[in-house]
Amino acid sequence: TPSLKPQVFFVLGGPGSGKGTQCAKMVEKYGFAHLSAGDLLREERDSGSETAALINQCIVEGKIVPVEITCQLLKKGMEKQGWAAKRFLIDGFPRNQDNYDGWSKVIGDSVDVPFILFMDADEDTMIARIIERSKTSGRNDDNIESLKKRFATFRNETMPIVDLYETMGKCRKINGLRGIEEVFADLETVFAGFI
Ligand code: UP5
Ligand code: MG
Repeated sequence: TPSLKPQVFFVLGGPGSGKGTQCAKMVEKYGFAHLSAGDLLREERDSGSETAALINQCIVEGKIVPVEITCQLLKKGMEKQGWAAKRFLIDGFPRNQDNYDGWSKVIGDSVDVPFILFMDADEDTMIARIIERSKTSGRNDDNIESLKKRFATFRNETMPIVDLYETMGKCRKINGLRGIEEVFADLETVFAGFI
């Protein structure tokens, strides 16, 4: 019998690599569900819940929020969208080993992860994009001090997770340096069996 598990595609890449931009296009054209871990955390922080201060501190310092918090938000988000037989893009997660282990424990085999996307771009390009975005984003981590910390965390903690999926043969690397439409055409190729 065919698997009725939801399919989850994690989307990883440095700050400004285009994760959110490309996910939005997949939603619009192919009806994927999109959960941005960063957006969910910012929403939770703004709600003023008991975890708000901790989340905000992590965001400003470019550190990774404890997985119990993030995983619960993702799970709730998936349930809200309707759990079964869906294609989910989960953007900006898992960012470190703690995230990976926590997800495996809580969600694990109840979903299929056919592959992950790695949006590849160089830091100069990503810095230029974020500095431009900072004029309108209102994000309190879109400044050069926080950005440097976000890059360091990405290199030290998130790249090992990308490498882990690579060794499993489950990483699809996308050149994120080109125009938005060119990048999207590559996603369409990579997702060919799923759209
Ligand atoms: N842009 C996009 N693509 C372009 C292209 N091809 N050509 C030219 N311009 C392009 O894009 C950024 C900007 O670049 C936009 O202005 C866009 O128009 C332009 P975007 O698609 O927003 O990039 P994205 O990769 O989504 O960048 P983002 O800043 O969201 O990435 P981060 O990974 O830094 O942010 P996120 O929201 O995922 O996380 C923020 C913080 O939350 C983390 O630092 C961490 O503290 C915390 N967090 C956790 O602790 N745990 C989690 O699981 C997730 C987040
Ligand atoms: Mg984003």
